[in-house]
Amino acid sequence: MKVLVLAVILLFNQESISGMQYANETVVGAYHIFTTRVNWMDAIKRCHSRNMTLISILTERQNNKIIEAIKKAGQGEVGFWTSGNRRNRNGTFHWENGEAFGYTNWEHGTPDNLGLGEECVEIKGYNILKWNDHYCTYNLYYICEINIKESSILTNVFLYLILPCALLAVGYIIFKSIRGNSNLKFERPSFINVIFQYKIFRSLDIF
Ligand SMILES: [Ca+2]
Repeated sequence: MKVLVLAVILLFNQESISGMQYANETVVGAYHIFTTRVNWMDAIKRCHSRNMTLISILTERQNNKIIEAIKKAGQGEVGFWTSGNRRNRNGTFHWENGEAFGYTNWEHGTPDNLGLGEECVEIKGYNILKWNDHYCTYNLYYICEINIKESSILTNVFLYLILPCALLAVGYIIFKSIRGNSNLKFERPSFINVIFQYKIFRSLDIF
């Protein structure tokens, strides 16, 4: 049971796994930080090719976790692409799933749409780590995130936690009821029964 509980904790506490480093890729919990410079569209495609999505930042808590992950990966002068953009939405910023910006962490004075072409959102480098609108064609680092759907979480909770506990409880109740019932006794196999069963097995050519 302890092993089961530990497995469930590890399954749902992926953010406790920190700092796994590969070539140009640092994994911190659900975030994969890539220090290969690509433009925004390529960042989107590369995350998809790894069954992930370019990060969306919906809350301050999420933003803090991403900043923490960036610091673990090592900070430099290059910024990090997020999925935030205002392409094809009449200038309204939104995330990859189409959700409009709610929480924001813009650098002071931004978004400034410098040169009237900054449609994609980066987390700035130089240890600023605030948001900035930038040219989508610019090559930056990028961060992909693992998407754990709520339905799959509920399925996992059922399969790995609720179902085993329910089976254990049912087994325990049956065991207690059998032990508590004095009329139910397991008979020792008699000598005649053993001979009889042996003959059956012989006739079935098992021995
Ligand atoms: Ca800007």
